[in-house]
Amino acid sequence: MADRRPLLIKGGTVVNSDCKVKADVYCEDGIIKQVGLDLKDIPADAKVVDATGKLVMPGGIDTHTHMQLPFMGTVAIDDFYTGTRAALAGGTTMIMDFVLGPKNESLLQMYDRWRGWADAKVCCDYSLHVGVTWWSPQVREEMGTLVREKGVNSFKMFLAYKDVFMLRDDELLQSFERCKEIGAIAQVHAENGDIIHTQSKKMIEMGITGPEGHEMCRPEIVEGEATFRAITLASQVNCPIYIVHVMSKSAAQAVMRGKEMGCVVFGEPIAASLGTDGTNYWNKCWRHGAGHVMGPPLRPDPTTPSYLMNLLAKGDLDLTGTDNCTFNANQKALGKDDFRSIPNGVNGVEDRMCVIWEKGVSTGKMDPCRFVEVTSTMAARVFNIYPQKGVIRVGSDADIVVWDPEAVKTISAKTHYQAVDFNIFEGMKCRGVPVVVISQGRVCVENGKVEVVKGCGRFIPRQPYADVVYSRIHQRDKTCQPQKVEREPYTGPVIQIPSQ
Ligand code: URQ
Ligand code: ZN
Ligand code: ZN
Repeated sequence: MADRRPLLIKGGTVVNSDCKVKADVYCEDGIIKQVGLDLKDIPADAKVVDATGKLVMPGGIDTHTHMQLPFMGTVAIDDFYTGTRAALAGGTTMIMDFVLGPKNESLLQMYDRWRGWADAKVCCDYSLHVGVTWWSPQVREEMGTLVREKGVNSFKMFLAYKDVFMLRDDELLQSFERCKEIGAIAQVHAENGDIIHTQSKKMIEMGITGPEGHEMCRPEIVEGEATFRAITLASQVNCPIYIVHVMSKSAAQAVMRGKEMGCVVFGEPIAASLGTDGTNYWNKCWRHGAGHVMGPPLRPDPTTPSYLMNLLAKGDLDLTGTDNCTFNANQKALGKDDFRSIPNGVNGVEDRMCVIWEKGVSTGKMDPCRFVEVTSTMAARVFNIYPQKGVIRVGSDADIVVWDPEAVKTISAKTHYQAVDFNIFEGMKCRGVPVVVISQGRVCVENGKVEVVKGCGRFIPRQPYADVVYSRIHQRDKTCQPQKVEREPYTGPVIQIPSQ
């Protein structure tokens, strides 16, 4: 049983998004009780973690996972147990997964199904976004119920996956209006599904059936167009929008353009787009190429990861997830003769923190405070669970990672905790690793060992109207409404249109 005695983390440097300070941290009953030096009244039987020379940070929050997702004829191989155990192993102490039901299914029933799967298995706290994969008065109504009664404040709409999840522009507008009405944030999968449908068919007709066809049928302009279209639609109904899995320069530039025009938009690059690229689709090994197939695809421009990391470091992109949705070789092989049947999805939940530290902090692009912001704090703020999560502060949950900036590890499917038999970061050497991970005050990772309690994670409800999301929206509602011009009526001549 993972140790849950009172816990004293001694000798470390606490790193929050806004400051770093040498301080000890005392936790009891899953809550942070004291932060500082010379702490008082520490019980004799408290477990002591020596954090000398280490950084003490808020546990990572992965904003985007799909554990055991039924998808493209199979089910993602990492489930809520293996996926959250792997998350903890990598320093992530909360995941945000997606309820993703087929068209014409009740969102409420799908939510209950996902709760049933997750509650029994999660080893760390979790929350759920809900996919809006079809539109009707019932969907509209159920979105309200999910916000009022089920702790949901985020909905994902798709501009891709034609005939499966995709919504038309008029449906997107209505779903965005509904999100605005109920104080939710609208998330979008931004790719033009009609172009993908047409162009992928052409690829197959040309005999291009391999993973390279998956990228060539939907180049980054197809992601960029849909990204700016979604931002435009949302802005016209004064709805805050969140672009999930930003995979390309084109999508990132659309996010920046939207921000420059004053839109309330958040961009989420993921471990994959920050840590690797689409040249892998041209690898001679089919399994290797297929192992990188996801939507939107990784991009063959090898400068993309560094470009996205620069934007993340400077705040043009906002926070990170992984879109973890894993499939073994024998599942990916469903598409061995036609890339359109390769189940889309890659790993990331275990390696996100190390990849972003390696590519972001070790390279000098961002400092540890910004690292905390993009891996934990901003997620807590955008999804309205701050300061319960996302900060080392008295009263916050004891979700903590003790980080050794000097330790090194090499990422490999041979040693990772995930269930999947492939790792898109295979062989990546990382300096900077989580050495102790604490979830709800329980030490789950220590001395290279992972000890978790299946099912002990909690569903974390989220209230609507997150301040960082809605403060500008509310202000615009008050002061930016269209106003009519009072004028004398026109009394001059009017032509007569001859009747047909
Ligand atoms: O589109 C998503 O986010 C889900 C279906 C996971 N798969 C993927 O390739 N991104
Ligand atoms: Zn998506
Ligand atoms: Zn996803």
